[in-house]
Amino acid sequence: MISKILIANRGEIAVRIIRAAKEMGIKTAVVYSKADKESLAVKLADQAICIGPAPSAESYLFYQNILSAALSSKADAIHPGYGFLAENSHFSDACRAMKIIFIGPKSNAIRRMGDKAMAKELMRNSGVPVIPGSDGIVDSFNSACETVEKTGFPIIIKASAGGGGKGMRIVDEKKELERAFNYAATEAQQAFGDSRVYIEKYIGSPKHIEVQILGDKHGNVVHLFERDCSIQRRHQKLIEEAPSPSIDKDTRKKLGEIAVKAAQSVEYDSAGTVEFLYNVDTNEFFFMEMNTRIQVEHPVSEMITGIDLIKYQIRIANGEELDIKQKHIEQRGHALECRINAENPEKDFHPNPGKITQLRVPGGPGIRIDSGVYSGYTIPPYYDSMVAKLIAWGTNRKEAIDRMKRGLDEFHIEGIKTTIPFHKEVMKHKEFLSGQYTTDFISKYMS
Ligand code: MV4
Repeated sequence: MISKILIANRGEIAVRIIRAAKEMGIKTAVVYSKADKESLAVKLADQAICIGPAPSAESYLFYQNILSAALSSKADAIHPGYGFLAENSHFSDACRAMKIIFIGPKSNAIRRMGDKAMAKELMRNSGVPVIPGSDGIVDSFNSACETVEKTGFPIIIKASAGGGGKGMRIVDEKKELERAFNYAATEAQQAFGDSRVYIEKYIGSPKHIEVQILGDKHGNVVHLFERDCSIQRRHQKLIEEAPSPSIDKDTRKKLGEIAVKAAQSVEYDSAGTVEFLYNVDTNEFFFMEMNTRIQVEHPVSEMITGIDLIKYQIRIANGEELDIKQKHIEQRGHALECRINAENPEKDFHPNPGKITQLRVPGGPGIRIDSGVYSGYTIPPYYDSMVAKLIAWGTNRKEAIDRMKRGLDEFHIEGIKTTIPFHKEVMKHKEFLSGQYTTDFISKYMS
């Protein structure tokens, strides 16, 4: 059994992993940069090891130091959290080479899903619906022209090494195609050191629906239903909910089965997420990407299923067989998550780090807070701006929203500007209340 976990992350996810480990009787060591000396994770872990200066490249991304910390702390496993090294197959290979358990899927799954064009081809061959477009990489303007003959306009050009919205370009007409193709390839080269792009038919006003899955090392895969993550701003999710208010029972069942099939096609053996684009007009859904990590928004799936995803990641990494079957996983009630960021919504969501001079957090029925901050804590400017996740559960969507509203009202943070006022606006917005909102919501109503 794993007896000590090194946490190669910071903030709320480091705290979340410490909590799961503690409940399982597993010791924890957390790494930290010089800027994170006073973090909550450092205070809560059994041991804390400084791995370098504030910039991520010299600390949370510098995996030689992280591996040294694992050796010196005698940890037998590393949890990467999300971001940083979580989807770096070289890092997971390096862990394995040092006989340290990487708490995540096998390197091959990370590698294959990290190449978005390859992932798409693999899914298509496994019978997972994918967005019509090029057969893999488009390597010339000529081949781009051949693709658009089939698809028509509008189309979207995506970087194969991209994902999460980086390096995309929408093209409305033929005369823009050559310029856009060259632009996209150049951008991809600059951003990822990989100029390969692929083309898809562009789907306007979709929903972003993703399915949480769990696979073990014995070939078992289950899903924990879907999350609706359509409230985004510049590809940053702001609010997530489970289940999606737009999906009916039959579609939900089909979506879950397809996500399980997608995970099985890469012999997936950890917690993961299969992302879909959902066309609300035609009721069609298409595979978009697979994320081979635990995600920020995992709590909403935990709240509606009662399953602790971090504990399962640890058990699976330890080689244990899943002790839950699909038929035992039930959906109960509704959950929402609001990401509370240290940003000023009135100044175009500009990051707003600084000292939290006063903090009063909400509580009571159906409220959960995952956070890495406390009263008197100074948020360092080097990392992302998320300071807390407010999660509300209710027996139905209405009750979850009412609890979220109450939670947002009770939440009192002084010293920094946060996205709380923004969330209050969304919680009373007609379009949000209808549940029929799409990825256009923010640009359409909130800017
Ligand atoms: C698309 C699309 C429309 N059609 N692909 C954005 C993130 C990346 N994973 C893929 N994205 C999109 N791909 C086709 N063929 C629209 C988006 C998109 C989007 C997707 C999910 C959530 C928010 C979004 C915001 C703008 C564009």
